[in-house]
Amino acid sequence: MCQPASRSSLSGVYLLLDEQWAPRWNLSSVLELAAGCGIRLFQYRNKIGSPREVFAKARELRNVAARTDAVFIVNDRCDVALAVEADGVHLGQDDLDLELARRIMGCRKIIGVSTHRPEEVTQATRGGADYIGYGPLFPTTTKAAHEAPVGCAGLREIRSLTPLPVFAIGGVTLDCVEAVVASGANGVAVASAVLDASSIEETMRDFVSYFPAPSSPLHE
Ligand code: 3NM
Repeated sequence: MCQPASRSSLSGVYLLLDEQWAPRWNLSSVLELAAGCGIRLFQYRNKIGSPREVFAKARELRNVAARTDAVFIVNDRCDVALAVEADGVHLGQDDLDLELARRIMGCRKIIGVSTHRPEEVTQATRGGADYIGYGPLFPTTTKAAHEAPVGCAGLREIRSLTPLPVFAIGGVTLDCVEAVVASGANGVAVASAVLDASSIEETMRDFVSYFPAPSSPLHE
């Protein structure tokens, strides 16, 4: 069956990179540092840049990710993801329809979908997503208008609805990773807990320590 080559690495820490959320950082340096700390999965978000700016930054980050053998996903934009030869795209509920995105991306690319309620989890699973984000787990100030937090109870509720890797997203901190994993998450998608940390390197290593090291090559 045609599947994304890097699907086996869809677990653990998924670092969300958005310049708006990390004005004090150079995202390429953060990605490189994070890869050195064992983070293997990255998403580039840019909801305000011009297509040219988004493409240029995505290409720069894609190159760093390739050098560190990390998986690189572009948020929202199939065109940018394909143009920079990213490993995949991440879709929100208002982005391109999953079926259409799959037609554009082909079966070898990863497609992730943000979900906030059980029906969306089922829909993304039936539609052929490769992983889902579920949240927000907890209140967060990173995403301005977010849905009601689902908590660990919400995560446990949807765990049986999908065999796909589930990334808990929204307000995830080191204090709750253990509970989030115990509630069925395969990974955690994080921004502020890392990007706002006083020691981002130590924080990244601490996050990584909650997950087993990948046992198979990232790009088989
Ligand atoms: N999506 P932080 S919550 C980008 O619920 C995003 O779909 C969410 O940032 C969702 O780790 C969120 O700082 C913000 O809370 C994640």
